[in-house]
Amino acid sequence: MEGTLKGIYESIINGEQAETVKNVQQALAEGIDPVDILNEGMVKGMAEVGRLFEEGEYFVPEMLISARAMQSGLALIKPQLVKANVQSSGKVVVGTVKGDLHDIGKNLVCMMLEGAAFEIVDLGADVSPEMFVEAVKSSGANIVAMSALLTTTMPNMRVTIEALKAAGLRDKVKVLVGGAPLTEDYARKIGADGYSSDASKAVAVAKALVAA
Ligand code: B1M
Repeated sequence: MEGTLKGIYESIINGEQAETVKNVQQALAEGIDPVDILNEGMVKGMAEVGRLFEEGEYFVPEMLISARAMQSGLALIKPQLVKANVQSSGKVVVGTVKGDLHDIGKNLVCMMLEGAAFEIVDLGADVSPEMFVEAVKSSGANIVAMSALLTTTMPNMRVTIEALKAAGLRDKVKVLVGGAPLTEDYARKIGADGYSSDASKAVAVAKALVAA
């Protein structure tokens, strides 16, 4: 990796918000594809932050400031990732499950779905099963999309699916799940309808679920 993308990667690792903004603006001015800015610069930078945390070199505050830098960079490329589209592809209630505060991947999923003309009801992070149920009732969404980044919070996806069943909503919505610790097999076991390993694939899966 070299040039401006390397600058983005490094400023994310160092948690330098202003530098990240400057580098992303420069990359856009250089005509670098926003998808490369995202995947080659920002996502790779966050992966390195995770590695440093695992090795005990970084602690929660470092992860937080890197996350803040990434959110600022994402805000700049959002207009390019989300293109206006007239006809709605469907309505999606999105959230990170209860107990889990990681919202960057979930925000990316929102952006990609929005870019594919889905209407988004973003419930944020730490979303309880009851909140998902209420949002499906009040919005009439046809998809529930859940994200989890912790092995300890993944089981809350199953709890949410059970809550949808108990509320008599399970046959009205398709359930899409994703997040770093998940697998296709796990998604099937908890009774989800779809799984995606990344935010772009989530769009294809959501479209297939609506069409089914
Ligand atoms: Co935390 N954290 N964190 N963290 N954090 C991880 C996840 C961890 C893997 C780090 C590590 O040990 N290497 C580890 C989890 C271990 C595990 O459970 N197996 C961990 C831990 C342990 C913790 C705490 C417990 C630390 C502590 O307090 N001791 C704590 C928990 C807090 C809580 O949630 N209750 C914690 C806290 C935090 C911060 C708050 C400081 C911060 C989050 C800030 C924020 O999100 N606003 C944070 C961060 C930044 C990370 C890492 C470094 C980066 C996560 C990220 O944003 N990645 C992460 C390490 C890593 O991932 N390598 C780590 C970039 C993002 C684009 O990727 O979210 O994976 P990701 O999304 C991907 C895919 O997963 C997928 O699409 C995206 C790519 O296109 N995807 C979906 C995600 N959701 C999807 C939904 C879909 C489809 C695809 O459909 C619905």
